[in-house]
Formats: sequence, C-alpha cells, structure tokens
Amino acid sequence: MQRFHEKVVIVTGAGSGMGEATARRFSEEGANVVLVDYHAENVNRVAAELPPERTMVQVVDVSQSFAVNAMVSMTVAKFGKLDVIVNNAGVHEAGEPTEISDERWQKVMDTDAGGVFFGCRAAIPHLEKTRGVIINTASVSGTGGDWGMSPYNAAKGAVVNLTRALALDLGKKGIRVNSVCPSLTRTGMTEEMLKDEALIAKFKERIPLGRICEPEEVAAVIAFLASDDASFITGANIAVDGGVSASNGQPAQG
Ligand code: NAD
Ligand code: HBR
Repeated sequence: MQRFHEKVVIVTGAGSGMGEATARRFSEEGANVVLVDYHAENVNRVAAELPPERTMVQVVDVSQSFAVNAMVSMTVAKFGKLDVIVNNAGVHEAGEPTEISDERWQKVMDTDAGGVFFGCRAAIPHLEKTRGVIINTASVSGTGGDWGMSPYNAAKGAVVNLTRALALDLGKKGIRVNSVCPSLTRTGMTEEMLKDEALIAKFKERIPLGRICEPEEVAAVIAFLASDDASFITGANIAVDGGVSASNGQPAQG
C-alpha cells in the first residue's frame, strides 16, 4: 500500500519502539518522514535505513516548546507542508506517590503531556491548510489507573482528554485528532519489565489475547488513523490492548 505518497509526516520518539515502527511504516507507504527524537544516535540509525530523499532527522527535546515550534517550521521549510503529526515521544515514571520527586513528576508531565500539546499547537496552522491529522500516543494507562504509576497515569490521562478537546476545537478546520492506547508493548521503555518473567505472566493473565503487543501492531493502527480510511474518526482514543480494557477488573475463574 502507498497511502501516504507525497504526504509529509512527523513522528516524535522515532529513535526506538513504537515511534521507530511508525516512521518505518509511513516510509514504506510512500511518505516523506521527519524522524524526531532527543536521542541523536538512535534516530540517525533508524533514518539511515530509509530513502534519503524522503527522510529528515531532527534532534529535538519535545518538552521544550521553542524546539517543537522550530521542528514544525523546519519540516515545512524542507517539504513545503505538513499532513500528519504523530506525537509519540514519551517517558515512564513509576513508584509510590510519596517517592515521586518534583523533578520526576515534572519530567513525565512536561514530556508526555506538554510535548504532545506543544506538537499539536505548532502543527495546527499547517494542518489546517492540508486538512491534516493528529495522532497522539496515549496508553491504557490514560484510560484507567495502574498500581504504582500515578505520574504516568496523570500524564496519559491528560493526553486522552486533550485528544477529545482538540477534536472539538479542530473539527471545523477539517483536522482530525485521535490517539492510540496500547497496553504493554515490546519497546525500549519496557525492556526491564519484560525480563521479569513472573510479572509478564501476570500481565498475560490480564490480556485476553494472552500476549504482549509488538510495536508494529501499534504502528499499523496509527497508519490507519492517519489514512483516508479513517476519514470520519475524530476524538477517539483507540485501545490497542489485546482486550485488556474489555475487562471490568474481576479475575478470571477456573
Ligand atoms: P521507547 O522508549 O522505546 O521509545 C520512546 C522514544 O521517545 C525514545 O526513542 C526516546 O528517546 C524518545 N523520547 C523520550 N523523551 C523524549 C523527549 N523529551 N524528546 C524527544 N524524544 C524523546 O518507548 P515506546 O514504548 O516506544 O514509547 C512510545 C510511546 O508509547 C510513549 O508515549 C509511551 O508512553 C507509549 N506507550 C508505551 C507502552 C509500552 O508498553 N511500551 C504502552 C503504552 C503507551
Ligand atoms: C506499562 C504500559 O502500559 C505502559 C508503559 O504504558
């Protein structure tokens, strides 16, 4: 499929995990892709495997609004327009609430919530011209609480409701805004968790499909939401969770 031929797509957090898989997917489908990450080595490694004439790298910290504004301006300066922005970069902070320092709270809020808002805000004037699309990476952690993840839950909850609010504000401009809400996915963020076999067994018990998500499975949903196949979908927070959110929380019997 070449659904994104001549489209211009920004993907943040493209140096690893879901962002990497998403950048590769858009590139495979013909897009001009701007790969953004603050980890220069990783994002350059991913970009080196994509067609140079359709690929741009920007080393940006998405928690800094001036840098995000420049990211969008430089994209439009190079490719002439913007069709899609995927606000995906994120960090995870966990622990008992009393153990969370001001700095850790601020880091997750500034990156996971602030970075998403800054990306949306900078992109809007350009997306209005192309009747473009915003996709944010939220999480199942944005639609319900987790034990020991209060800062992350707060930040992802902000992304979920920001997605709804922006869909209201931008619908008349022809801009669609959606999010994906994955459950545990095999990426850099979860590398340590995935080594804990007892923990993963507990996760699998709670996932009706009985396995961990792969980053390419999230990328496929992001590509769908960015495509014309999703032309009447806006304000939706789409679970990509193997069925986790179908449960009311009671344990399996038998
Ligand atoms: P990852 O760590 O593999 O990738 C995240 C990327 O974002 C990294 O390359 C990192 O360098 C980059 N990044 C972090 N902070 C940044 C900043 N301030 N500026 C620019 N780049 C920054 O993790 P992932 O799981 O692929 O994470 C992608 C998104 O998916 C995140 O928003 C995460 O919260 C979300 N998510 C992850 C899971 C999971 O289980 N892995 C589940 C649900 C949602
Ligand atoms: C744990 C998983 O749901 C996440 C990091 O979002």
